[in-house]
Order: sequence, then C-alpha cells, then structure tokens
Amino acid sequence: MINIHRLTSHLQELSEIGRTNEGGVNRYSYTNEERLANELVKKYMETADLTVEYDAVGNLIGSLKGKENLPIILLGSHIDSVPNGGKYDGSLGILTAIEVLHSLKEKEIRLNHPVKVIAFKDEEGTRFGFGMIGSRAVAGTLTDEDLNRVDQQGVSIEQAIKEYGLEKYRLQSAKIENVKCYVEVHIEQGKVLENHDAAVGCVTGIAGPLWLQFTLTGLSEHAGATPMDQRQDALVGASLIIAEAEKIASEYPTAVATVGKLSVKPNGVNVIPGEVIWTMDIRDIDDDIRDEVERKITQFAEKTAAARHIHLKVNELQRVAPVPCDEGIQDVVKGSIREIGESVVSLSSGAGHDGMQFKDRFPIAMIFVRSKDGISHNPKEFSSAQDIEKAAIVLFKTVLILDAK
Ligand code: HGY
Ligand code: MN
Ligand code: MN
Repeated sequence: MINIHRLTSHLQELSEIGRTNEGGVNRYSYTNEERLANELVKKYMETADLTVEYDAVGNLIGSLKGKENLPIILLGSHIDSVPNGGKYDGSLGILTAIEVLHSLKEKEIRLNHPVKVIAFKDEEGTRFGFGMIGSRAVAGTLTDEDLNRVDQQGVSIEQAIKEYGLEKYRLQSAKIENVKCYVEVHIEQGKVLENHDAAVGCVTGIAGPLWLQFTLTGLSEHAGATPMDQRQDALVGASLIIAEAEKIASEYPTAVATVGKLSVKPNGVNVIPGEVIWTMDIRDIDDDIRDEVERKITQFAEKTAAARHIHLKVNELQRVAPVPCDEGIQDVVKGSIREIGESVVSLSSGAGHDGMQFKDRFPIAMIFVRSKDGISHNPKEFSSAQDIEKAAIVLFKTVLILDAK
C-alpha cells in the first residue's frame, strides 16, 4: 500500500541535515539547516506531484487538487527540532503524509477533497521559547506582538522571518480557510504503546503545555567572605522552588513539571549567584489541574523569595490549551488500525503538537507510532520500519475514508 523503503530512506536523508555528532538533530527555525531540510522535503513533495509553496511565515505547503471543490484535508507535522533531538520527532509525520499522497498518485487514486501537507514552522519553540509559530499562522492566531519574541542573540521572530527572505506583513495570508480536518502521524514519545505491545495508537487528546520563565534576583557577593546567614543566594532559592515544583506535580497522576533551561549569573566558582533564570514547562490533559499546579508552584516561589529577600519575576512564555481529538475521526483511525490486524490502543498525548492550534476551528486527530523505550527528544529516539509502515497504512486508509465522507 505504501513504499516503506522510500519513506525510511527519506527519513534517513532528512536526518543528515543538522545532524549532531551524537547522531541527534539540531534544526532550529529560520536557520540554514532548517532551510536545507525544507528544500529536501520540498523535493519529496514535488516528486509526489504536489504543488509546493512557502507561506508568509515559512510554512512549507504541498497542495493536491481534489476532484471537487470540497473542504481541505490537512496533513502535516514539523521538521524543526529540540537541541540534539531525535530524527523521528516531526519528520516522520511529514514524510509519512507525503508518502501516502505519493502512493495514491502511483495507484492513480484521485481524491474528492483537496489535500495540503504542511511542514509547520517552529513547532518546538527551541529558538524563541515560543512554539507552534507555523500552525498559529495557519490558524490565523499569530499576532504581530508574538513576532516580537527574541532568541538568545536578541533576534526577533519578525527579523528572522525577514532575514529568511519572507514578508512578515502578509501574516494574515497564512491563514487557511475551509478546512475539513487535520490528521497527523507522530511518534508517541512515551511508553504506553510499548507497554501494550502495540505498533500504533489512536490519540484521544493532547495535554496543554504552559511555559513560564522564572527570574530570581538576589545579590552577587564573595563566596568566602559572606556568612551563611547574610546571603541573598538566588541559586539556593531557585533550587528550593524547583525541588518543590517536582513534589507538587507528583501529587497529580497526569501532571508534569519540568525545568529544561537554567542560567546562573555571574556564574563564578567563588561568587554567590546574584541572578538565576529558568524555564518551567507545566502540563496536564486537564487545564484546571494544570492551573492548580501552576498556582501552587508560583505561591511557593513567592513565599521562598520573600523569606530570602530575593526578587521574583514570573513571565508567561506560552499557554496552550489542552485539546481533545475528534471522536468521529478517532473511530475512523481505530477502524483502520483494526483493518490491518492490530490491536487498538487509545492514549492521550503528553507531548504538544501543532494540531492544538486548530482547537475550535476544525476537528483534529493523531496517529501515534510506538517509540522504543519511550525515548524522545534524544538521539536514541527510534521507531521501527515495521511500525512506521503500519502507521502509514493507517493514515492511507484514514485519508481514503475521510475523503469518502
Ligand atoms: O514540547 C512538546 O511537547 C513538543 O515536543 N513540541
Ligand atoms: Mn518534540
Ligand atoms: Mn513533535
């Protein structure tokens, strides 16, 4: 039904762009690596007879006309990465969608609905601390203010778009109207499918990531000459807050809280840290619980800062609502999984995905592929060709069924 050799060789070829010496991938938005990756994926799209273009924020879009002028079936994922990420995260979804359309073309199956495959810009948020730029633009929710976010070199998203050779002022032109649904294939990035010995899974909903930035400002002083009871040590304060955050999140079965980035100033062996900045990624499939975890952590942070005469500032980097997957399309996915003789495992996604940006605009669904040992955001990320082939066939069947509706 699909050409798994073509799909896996494309995956391998794409993984060489931005490859790290640990075998991971560094591909950040609006960089040269990401441009090369887009150009390679553009070639795959053209070989599949898709009409290819870049939109105002640099989403790479492959379009296929339908027999009739019906609402669009959207497929896609992302090709940007986290630092030293894995080669399947995002890339697998894009290449699988292209492979399905390529196979339909080879079988001379013409769909009724038009289809668009989109490589969304900056799903991860690695460079600007603000993710899903491309899918926000397609949803029509990306604002000029969002484009003021800056990377660690102080380059704003707007500047990066300009330097990339795109015109930011056509922002609204990126919005895609008249969409029937969005379906994405993605690696699970967790252990549920593996624990159920299942190759593929049907996603029920996507947990919402809340990203906060904490800044604690104390006083840099001499490490040797300052008595322990007269310090305003920002790093000790941060350590207490971070340890408490882990305890708070652990009180809830599906909540998670992660500190992924932390910087210390002035960062000298013999200097009491005067300033510590860190990010906190808080998630839950239920946003009331996520908000409760956020409240408890920030209240503890305020108490700790006050007790140590340290100044606390908390900035919100992004707050994405959890999103349910469409029940009807889930049924189509589950039926397709059964048709290939696989057991149906339904699961929620702890990881965020572009489809969240389409909440309340059009229905979304996701098909998960088993991740070996549940590892992701790591060069060890792996999904087998057999499992990938099954997911691609499930997508192939799902597209045909949705197209017939
Ligand atoms: O952060 C996430 O959940 C996704 O990998 N962007
Ligand atoms: Mn990711
Ligand atoms: Mn991803």
